[in-house]
Amino acid sequence: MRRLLSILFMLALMQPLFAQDNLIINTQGRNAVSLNGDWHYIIDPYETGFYNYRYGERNENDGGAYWNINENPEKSDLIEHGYSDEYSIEVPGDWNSQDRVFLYYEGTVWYQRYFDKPAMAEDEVAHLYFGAINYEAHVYLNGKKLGMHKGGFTPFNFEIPSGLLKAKDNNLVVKVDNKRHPEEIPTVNTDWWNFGGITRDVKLVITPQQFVQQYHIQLDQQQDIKAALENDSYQITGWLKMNKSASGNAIIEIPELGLEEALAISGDSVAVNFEAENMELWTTSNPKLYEVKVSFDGHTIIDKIGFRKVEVQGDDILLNGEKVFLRGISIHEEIAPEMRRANSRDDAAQLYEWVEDLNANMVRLAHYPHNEYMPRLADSLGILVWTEIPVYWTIDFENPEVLDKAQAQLKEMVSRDRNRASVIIWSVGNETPVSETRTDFMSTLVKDTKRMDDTRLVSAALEVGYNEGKNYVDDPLGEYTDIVSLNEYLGWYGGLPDACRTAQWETKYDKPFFISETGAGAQPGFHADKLTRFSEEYQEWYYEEQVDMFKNRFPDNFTGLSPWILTDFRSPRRNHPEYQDGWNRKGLIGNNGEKKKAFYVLQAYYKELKEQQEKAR
Ligand code: GCB
Repeated sequence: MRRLLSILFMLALMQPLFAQDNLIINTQGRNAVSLNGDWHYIIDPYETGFYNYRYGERNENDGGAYWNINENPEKSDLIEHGYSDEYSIEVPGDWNSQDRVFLYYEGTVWYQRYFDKPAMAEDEVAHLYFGAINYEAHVYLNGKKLGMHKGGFTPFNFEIPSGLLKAKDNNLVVKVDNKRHPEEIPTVNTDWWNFGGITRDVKLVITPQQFVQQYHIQLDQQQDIKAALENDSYQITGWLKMNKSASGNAIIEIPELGLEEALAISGDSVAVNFEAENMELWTTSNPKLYEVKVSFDGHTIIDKIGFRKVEVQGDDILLNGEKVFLRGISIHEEIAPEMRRANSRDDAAQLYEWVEDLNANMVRLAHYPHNEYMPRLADSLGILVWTEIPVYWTIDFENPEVLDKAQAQLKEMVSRDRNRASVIIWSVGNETPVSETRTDFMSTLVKDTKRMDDTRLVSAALEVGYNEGKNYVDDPLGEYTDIVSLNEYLGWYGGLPDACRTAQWETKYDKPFFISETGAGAQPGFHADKLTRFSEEYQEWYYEEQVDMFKNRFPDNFTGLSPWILTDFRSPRRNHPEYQDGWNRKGLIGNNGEKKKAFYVLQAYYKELKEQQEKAR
């Protein structure tokens, strides 16, 4: 009865959050056709394709609109735009790295390609799915606008109305605009490159009229995991959500466990609740994933899901009831040696190869949701993940529309990744300046996150406070988060690294305490004495002092760290001509792909911690 009540309660809470959400999750496990490849482009800094000469928005049939193409022109026709193979760009990909003309470009670029209708049944529906477009996207098909989306790092999709799709040469046009604005998320000021473009996969997803749009299938977080392990009996709970009200039977299968559960649907969602036996839990050393099939009306979605429980108990983070120390590293979504955004499974594999080499067991995907290959591959490799929305520094906390935008990005992030066992921490932002309005804004996001998903921890990267000569962790947002995370740069932004020897630390919160950033810059290959800024020796010294502080003089509730950062990354804020040249140099690996000296300091610390953890088992 109690369980039933809690499910009903959960479903009631879910309703408003799903209000206008049409995101289709797990497109990898559905019937889909890739639209990646070469697209045409027009650079349009004046937005001539969107506005007429009076700066009025062009109407749908306007011949001057860049979504319209005059396919059979008369020689007397006046035509002032067009797409040509000479102007081609790769999708997915940021535009900045593809041609020098784009390096610093911020504005509108039109993308265009043709595609043929894929094989599909009469009564099936096609949806255009975009993994991410930075930042604002307007999508047009055969001259009709399908919709608009804002937010540079989360997926979205539009249903193609019946009758619009032709057998051949469908004209797909996307207006992409990466201009920064004060009322957007992130706002105008960040410490990363504003890579523009269709940066992630594009697909046509084919579904029946009624289909399972989203689902959450996980271990019931209420059960006592130790008892479950002992009895080898687990409760699996969650829900399925349909794209529209439907009636019929949905089936969940986990073939390896011999499970097949039928769920009667009448309405737009249904609760999941069943028992599993002889199951291996997902852990970092044994990242067991089960094939899970979700079917409705003969249509099947295939996923791979790991089952685990993550929780906070006192000062500790527990994974399946065992204390875990997070040996993390922060990552931007970039392949530094190629000066571009990462966007593929191979890119994710490259980044994780470095992570594993470091002896890390966790990554902080900063400062925005990374492409879906990152959490998916982390699931297979047993790497724990922190993922974050780009509520970064001083956004417009006063503005309710900005809160809406943050909530939309949060929802898209959680919806996409809630079935990934690797994801253990949702972060609602980074280094937001303390004020009452800020705390209201941020704590609303924390509560929203918990309401959407109670199977993980929620955090935010905070800044150091000071109290009577001590570094004091007291940001009021810490009241709301499950773990208290802090960015500190002692020895880089203040003093020299040996300041760590005398620094005193205190946290107000009796919760796990996590260092979400610490780091120093070094130009790869630049060697000098350790007092010389930007030398590898300075960075190495910084890490030595920090590690010593963590080991010997840090609060007892210290549960891990994700130093800043795996590789050098592009940033327009970093303009020292000799040492930086547009790169934030805090990478442990340089933009040349070479490990810097500090890499080995952290690698050795993590080896020690790893061995300790293994021994303690
Ligand atoms: C920070 C920010 C991060 C910056 C880093 C730095 O605290 O969270 O985005 O890149 O410092 O290098 O200054």
